[in-house]
Amino acid sequence: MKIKKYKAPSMPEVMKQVRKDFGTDAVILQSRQIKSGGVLGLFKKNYIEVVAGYDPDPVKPAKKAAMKKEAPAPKKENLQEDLADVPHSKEMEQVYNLLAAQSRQLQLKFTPDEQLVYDRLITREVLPDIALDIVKEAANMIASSKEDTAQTLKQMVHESIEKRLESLQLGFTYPHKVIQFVGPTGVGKTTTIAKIAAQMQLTENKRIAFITLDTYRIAAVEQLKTYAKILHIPVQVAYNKQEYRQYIEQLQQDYDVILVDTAGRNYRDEAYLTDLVDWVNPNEVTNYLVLSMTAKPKDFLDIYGKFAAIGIHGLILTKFDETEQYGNILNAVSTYDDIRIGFITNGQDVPEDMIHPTLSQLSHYITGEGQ
Ligand SMILES: Nc1nc2c(ncn2[C@@H]2O[C@H](COP(=O)(O)OP(=O)(O)O)[C@@H](O)[C@H]2O)c(=O)[nH]1
Ligand SMILES: [Mg+2]
Repeated sequence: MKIKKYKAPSMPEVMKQVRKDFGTDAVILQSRQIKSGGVLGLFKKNYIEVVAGYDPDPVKPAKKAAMKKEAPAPKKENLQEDLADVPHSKEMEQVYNLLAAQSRQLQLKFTPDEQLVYDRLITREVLPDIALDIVKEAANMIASSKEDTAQTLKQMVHESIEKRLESLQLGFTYPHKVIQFVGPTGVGKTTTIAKIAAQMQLTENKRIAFITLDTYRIAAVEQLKTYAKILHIPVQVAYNKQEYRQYIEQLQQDYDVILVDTAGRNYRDEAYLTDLVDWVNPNEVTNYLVLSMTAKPKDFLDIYGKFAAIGIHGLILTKFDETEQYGNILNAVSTYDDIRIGFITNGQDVPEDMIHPTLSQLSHYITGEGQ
């Protein structure tokens, strides 16, 4: 267990330092407000002092039995010091995490209103660190505005969220006329391609062609072919790299946009990602990653990170209608730079189930207040 003390004028600034050193796994063991600096006791400034701990080498399961015997029972006094020194078993770790969480809650000194807002963000699947940053930021804004009401706090939380969302880019742009839709299985890639094709045809009068690389299941090819037939769009099925490149070459001459449906495969399968790069240079195509809003927060970030590494131009978020927890968006913009949302889809109907919320509307969705 590594322990370190931090000092900064505000909680978000302290947390930034903690995360820089220890990542997101750090636990806050102690936090308090102190006054320091100034001359002859004058002009002292308020600071937040935080003691954070991090276990760089958690107990391996194989050693669990041996550890269990050795680890002494926690004493009531000096619990934090004891926990810091003693190698702990899984059970100890759980107790420790629980205590750390409780002490974090107590020492954060949330007002009841702040606690309500924080809990609400957590319910919306905003990751705890991010929710904490937002509530503290909002509380700081209030401290300077002097209007300390629940309503003002809510408004400040919106402002703080909107500020984060400002880095988000909205709109379906495509630097290359070949657009690949990639992502995990069943998220709605094929359905979304049909929606986008229909919209481009109707509103932009674009000449569109389809290529599908999803040849694992006959049904998948048929699904795209059905949409192609309804929309009068040609579709090519590419079974290998050579065919794919050849179709791209041919179709680029006659069509404005080529929408490419890719195989529904497990993103944890490394071959999927290497294939994507190997089949066509990511600098020559526009990649849109399709992710479902129903994905778990950690998975959502994990998948985004994996695909971002191969070059993603933007995100398509699907199944907005299947959840009310939109924390994934806030978690993503708080974790990664340069995120673009091309489209958001909210239902199975082609082509109408797509929405284009503004940043302010997204912020209200995230806090659960709709708009
Ligand atoms: N509720 C809901 N269902 C959707 C949405 N988009 C796609 N689906 C459904 O999700 C399922 C999988 O879609 P599909 O396009 O085949 O996914 P793919 O495997 O990624 O190509 C289908 O039943 C779609 O109708 C959406 O925005 N909302
Ligand atoms: Mg599909």
